[in-house]
Amino acid sequence: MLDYQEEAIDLNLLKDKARQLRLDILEMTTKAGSGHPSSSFSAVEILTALYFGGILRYRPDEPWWPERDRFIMSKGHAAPLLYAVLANAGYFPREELWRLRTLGSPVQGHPIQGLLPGVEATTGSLGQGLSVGIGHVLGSRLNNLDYRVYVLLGDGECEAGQVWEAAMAAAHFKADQLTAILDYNKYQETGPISREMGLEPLAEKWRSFGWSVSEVDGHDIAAIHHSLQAVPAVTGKPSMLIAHTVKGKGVTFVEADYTFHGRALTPEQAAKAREEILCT
Ligand SMILES: Cc1ncc(C[n+]2csc(CCOP(=O)(O)OP(=O)(O)O)c2C)c(N)n1
Ligand SMILES: [Mg+2]
Repeated sequence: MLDYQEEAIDLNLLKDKARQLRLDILEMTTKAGSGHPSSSFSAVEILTALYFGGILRYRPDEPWWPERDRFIMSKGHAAPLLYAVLANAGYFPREELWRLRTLGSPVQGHPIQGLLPGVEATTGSLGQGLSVGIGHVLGSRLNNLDYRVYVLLGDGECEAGQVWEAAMAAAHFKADQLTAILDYNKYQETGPISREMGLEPLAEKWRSFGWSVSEVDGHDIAAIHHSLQAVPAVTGKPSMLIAHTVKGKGVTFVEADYTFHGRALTPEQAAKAREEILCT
């Protein structure tokens, strides 16, 4: 039984958006010959629900609107996804996307605040985004503003100590305007999380740090939307949504090969991937 009124969403429209985002990520990274396609594919549905499902309040024509909700892409290497979302939301022309990782372009390999409208924070050095999010929460209190703050974390990123300092701080400050979403794809750069540095029991860890925790299938747009509408689940507690995802989601041979982490698909591979994305 829901204790809130769920906003109606057009699931087909959102699935179309997700498909478009994957195609854009593919084209951007293959054109650039570098970047992080699999990390970007992993969180496509999460950002689709946030930006195009009516969760995040934003104004592309007024990017610094003081009351906008903040989204911090803490796993900054998934910049192609962030750029594709912002372009498709109308923050800047789509043509900018094809300048990924070129000299002098604002569309750099990791997001830089101030170069592109809609980029809230400079990220890429993993571990910092949750702290930035807490800063925005505290800022809202000083400025009497009513906005929510969303931070996307990677699971490998959670191996960084600063994440846990921020986890403690958010609970201490009773930051219930803060929602962290964890892209739990079970892989980091060099291999499986369980081999490199295991995180389990992950939900219990966040709970023990004072967070309200829920879990969701990170590729089920309706379920993600539902979960995001339900936060804050507990007054006075920050919310953690653990999204179970597949790294490289949407392209079978990328899903099967974690070495696509920092490697673009060749034009031949991209043509094959494009076919698969268009069929889903
Ligand atoms: C502080 C820091 N250490 C190391 C790196 C190099 N690095 C880039 S991405 C990555 C793995 C991140 O894995 P995860 O957070 O699981 O993201 P995914 O790509 O799986 O979504 C690493 C170690 C970095 N960017 N920052
Ligand atoms: Mg990961």
